[in-house]
Amino acid sequence: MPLTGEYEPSSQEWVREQVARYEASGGTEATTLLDTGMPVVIVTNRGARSGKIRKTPLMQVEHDGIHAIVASQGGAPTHPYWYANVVAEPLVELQDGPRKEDRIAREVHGAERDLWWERAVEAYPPYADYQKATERVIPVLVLEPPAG
Ligand code: F42
Repeated sequence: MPLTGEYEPSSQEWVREQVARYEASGGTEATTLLDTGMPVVIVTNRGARSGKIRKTPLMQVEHDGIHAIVASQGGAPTHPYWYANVVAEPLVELQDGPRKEDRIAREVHGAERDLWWERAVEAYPPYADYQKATERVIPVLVLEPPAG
């Protein structure tokens, strides 16, 4: 069952616009990071404080049909708000191109995180630079189909 509620667009214009074009085109436009050709997914999440619906473009990191999302925020010293949202409410909606599916986010640690981190850096090499740029360990969460 998808998240419902009042959508609050991102305060960042380029993010807001990418989400708008991605959704208006049914996931056929604005599906890459600018003109890099690197694929982007949209993760709909619930604001931990506001309860509002947030839509966050993130790099596509996928292996055998399972996606991971990386709270890099360009190597900023603090986690992005969407990370706190997804920890508070793990039910998210993943849009990868035209496909929209409910997913449960689970943060990974240790060897499992190492494996997904390797996959993430392969999909989007700048993640490695972002980790070098910050003391914080960049969180990695896998998105799994809801049970049942
Ligand atoms: N960010 C990543 O972290 N990883 C990626 O792989 C990634 C890829 C990517 C590709 C394309 C693109 O356009 C953007 C991409 N981004 C990526 C950037 C990402 O989409 C986010 O903009 C960024 O990670 C920052 O996330 P954020 O959740 O901090 O968003 C900010 C800009 C934002 O929207 N802030 C809102 C605001 O009003 O300023 C608040 C959002 C929010 O969730 N608020 C909470 C709530 O309850 O509603 C309360 C927060 C609080 O505690 O006050």
